[in-house]
Amino acid sequence: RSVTRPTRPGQAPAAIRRHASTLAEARKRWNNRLVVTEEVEAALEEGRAVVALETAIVTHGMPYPHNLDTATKLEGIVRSHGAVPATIALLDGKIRIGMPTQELDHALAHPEGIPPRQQPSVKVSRRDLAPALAFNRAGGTTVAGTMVIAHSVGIDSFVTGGIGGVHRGAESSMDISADLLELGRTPMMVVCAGAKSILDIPRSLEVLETQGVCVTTFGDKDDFPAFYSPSSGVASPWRVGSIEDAARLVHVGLTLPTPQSTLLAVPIPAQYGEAGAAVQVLVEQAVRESIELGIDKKGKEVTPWLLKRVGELTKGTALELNKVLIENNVHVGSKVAVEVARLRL
Ligand code: PSU
Ligand code: MN
Repeated sequence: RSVTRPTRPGQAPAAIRRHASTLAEARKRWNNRLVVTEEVEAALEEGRAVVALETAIVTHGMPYPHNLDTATKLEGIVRSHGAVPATIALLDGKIRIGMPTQELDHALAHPEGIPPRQQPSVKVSRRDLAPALAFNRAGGTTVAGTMVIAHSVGIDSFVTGGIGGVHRGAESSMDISADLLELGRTPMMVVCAGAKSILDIPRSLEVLETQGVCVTTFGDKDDFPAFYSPSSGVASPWRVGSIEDAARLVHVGLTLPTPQSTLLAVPIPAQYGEAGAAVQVLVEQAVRESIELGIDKKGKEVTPWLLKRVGELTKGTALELNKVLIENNVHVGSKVAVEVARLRL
């Protein structure tokens, strides 16, 4: 492999050539359905830290204009740490890596989309990639969908708010998010604030163990966090106390003979603990309502329905906490990503 050859004068260092060829190969493997912004392409070629960001939170997770404001703000946070944001989405039959704000606004963030686009945007998990591309649908990628795309171009860091997991009652509904299986098959660092308590957190951690995913909490607490609240009451398998330790762990995971994912769980800052506990009570109510109304049997609609209902019940507090925690995740995740990029060169 060219990676091991010494550098000749005028030739880019091996690490840089490796990234450039990854992108060229990815274009072919996506059958030219890949559109990458210059900013992201340059960062990938130079082996600089690139942080993937999902867009299901834009299309299905937050109301307009909070979704657009948040997406734009997160990109700024990534840049403030010297990394490059790669907001990933589907548009007009193409995979988009990096989205100009105006397109994000017109095509994804705004509920009606730009005329003459009449169809609503779709939530794109792994299984939705082909149909969304085939039928030119605007798509917001979930954790699973974003991972597939990011990994294919050599991005190894990804920050989100909360991952999908095992739904409560999954022992009969079998509703287990594809996010958990994607973490098992696609090696990356995924940073989140844990999993929402709309999910069955102990069973979600069991599936992650089965899938070979290293789950580690960031900070000085041993608990796996529960999105709105810093603690789920369930012990996290591992804990890291610093950016350097997090990066070392992610790097070793990625350089094992069979590379493994690290799920880095960042608790919402402690000062939001009380507000989080109040939201938690209403999350329980939303879950009960979803069962009463039979929403829990509606597949991919379950998560967006619960997110929307929690939003209504908490009158905006859930949304505020959601913004706080995802921004916090992006601060931590970008710092780790910069360190991981250094270790990889
Ligand atoms: N959990 C949240 N907010 C979200 C999601 C999950 O607290 O926005 C989104 C993410 O994009 C995640 C997806 O990947 O929902 C999981 O959906 P499902 O359970 O249908 O796989
Ligand atoms: Mn599901």
